[in-house]
Amino acid sequence: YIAGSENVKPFFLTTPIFYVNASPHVGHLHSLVLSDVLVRYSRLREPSRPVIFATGTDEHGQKIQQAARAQGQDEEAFCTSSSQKFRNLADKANISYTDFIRTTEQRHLRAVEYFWNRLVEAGDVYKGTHSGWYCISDECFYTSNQVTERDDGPTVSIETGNEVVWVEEENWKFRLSRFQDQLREWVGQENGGVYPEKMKAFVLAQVDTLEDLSISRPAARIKWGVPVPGDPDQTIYVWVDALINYITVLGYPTSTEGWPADVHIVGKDIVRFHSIHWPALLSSAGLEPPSRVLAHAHWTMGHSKMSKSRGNVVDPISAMDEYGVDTVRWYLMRVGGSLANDSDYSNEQLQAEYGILAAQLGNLASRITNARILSKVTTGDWIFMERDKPLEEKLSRLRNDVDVAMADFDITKAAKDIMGVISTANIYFTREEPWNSKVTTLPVVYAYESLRLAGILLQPIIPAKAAELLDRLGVPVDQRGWQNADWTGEVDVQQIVQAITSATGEWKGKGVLFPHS
Ligand code: ME8
Repeated sequence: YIAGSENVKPFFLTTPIFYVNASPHVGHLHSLVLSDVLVRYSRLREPSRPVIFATGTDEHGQKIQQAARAQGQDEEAFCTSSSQKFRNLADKANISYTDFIRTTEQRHLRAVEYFWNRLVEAGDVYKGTHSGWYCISDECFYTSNQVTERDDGPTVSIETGNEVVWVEEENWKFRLSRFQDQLREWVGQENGGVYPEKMKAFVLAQVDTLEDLSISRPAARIKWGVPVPGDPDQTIYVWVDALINYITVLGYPTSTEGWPADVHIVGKDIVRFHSIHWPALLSSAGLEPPSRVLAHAHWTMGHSKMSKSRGNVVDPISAMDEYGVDTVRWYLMRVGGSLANDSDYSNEQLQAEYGILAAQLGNLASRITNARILSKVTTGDWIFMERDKPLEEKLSRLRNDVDVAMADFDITKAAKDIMGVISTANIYFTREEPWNSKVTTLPVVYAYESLRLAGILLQPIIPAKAAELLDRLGVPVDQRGWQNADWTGEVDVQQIVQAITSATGEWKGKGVLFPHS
């Protein structure tokens, strides 16, 4: 790619592809929303840069084979209906993906076969026997010191608590250990590799104890997958198959345009696969590693891990039906958008966050559309008035504050900065009492400008509500870009009043921005 030309490297971001063995829960929605906010932010920040935003479903492997059989369905039909649930989730949540991949598609089978042959050609694949504890639920092997025997019987993974079984079999192995130095360097990079920081140490410790990776299973045991080229008695390991989805979407092997990925979004439980196995496999196949693997923490419920058996899984579709799409998006990002720590999901907190949106954004928007107040605004005043320094300061630095937070992938901080301005503007408005004082212009201008900037900068997080807010403010669609969020302190008061007045007319009778449920 040549900098400054039309031929600019697309911003390429991926979500994990979701296992279709179970229905989507709120954790899956979290991965999707976090990804969508970053993509929408890139579009806002650099509108001319093309975006590739891939999501999809992970449909092979033993876990899915078992789930299909348990429901008495054939694998294909089971995957098709389950994959559709994830696509519906993404659509309902307003996720602006550009590709939805299923690993059972032809284009993917072709990519996996081709990729496998590159590993063989590189001399990194050999036949060996492998023994270890296999966990179907996590779809990976554990070593003896990674498992423990529970009092009531089964042996389980220490990390995930899921049951493992002892397996001794012949399969194809990948020379993962050959990539140790390369991985150490990639993981530890200053501005890239694994993020957030505390994940780096976790991954580096695992790089220190690398063993070669078993990359196929006997077909006699697991048939639901991609057969090893030239050895149909073996099926390619589902994680190798799954990771390749990230280049299938680019048109691999014909094209890899868009590679390397700028960001792979992953949950903390699957960092290892993305930051150890994937860069090594890519290197063997002659491709660059991804620029960055971004790991997010998990949502718990009642402070314990969400799980079907505990019955504490939140259904994201009914949450959005009940509280609204943007309320749920806002809640996930406002509370869980800073990656590092787990958050506990509660409907009370979700409602409280909605209450804040209503009391801050909704309230300020209603306040300035009050006709009696508007009629008192005098256009000439603005230039000569004694302005409020703290509010001015906040407004003029908002865009940059948000940019700094987003460069650090801290969506929670960005959301806080935006709401901070709105809250300051509300306080100022209340203090000046424009409804019964002579000072009217200043609070109205500040309120309008705070809402306009907030509306523009909130577009990535709550796209529908932000658009509605900007409509109510009469901000034209072509004035909602990054450059319009740069506050210079120069305003056209007459234009503001006109915009509010005409937009208010249109909105009459449509109720408030955040109605009370
Ligand atoms: O791991 N809170 O798929 P998956 C937040 N197919 N995020 C959560 C969560 C929670 N409680 N529970 C799960 C897979 N997630 C593989 C990925 S990628 C080539 C293959 C996140 O359906 C989890 O961390 O089990 C992961 O990022 C995503 O949901 C998909 O999980």
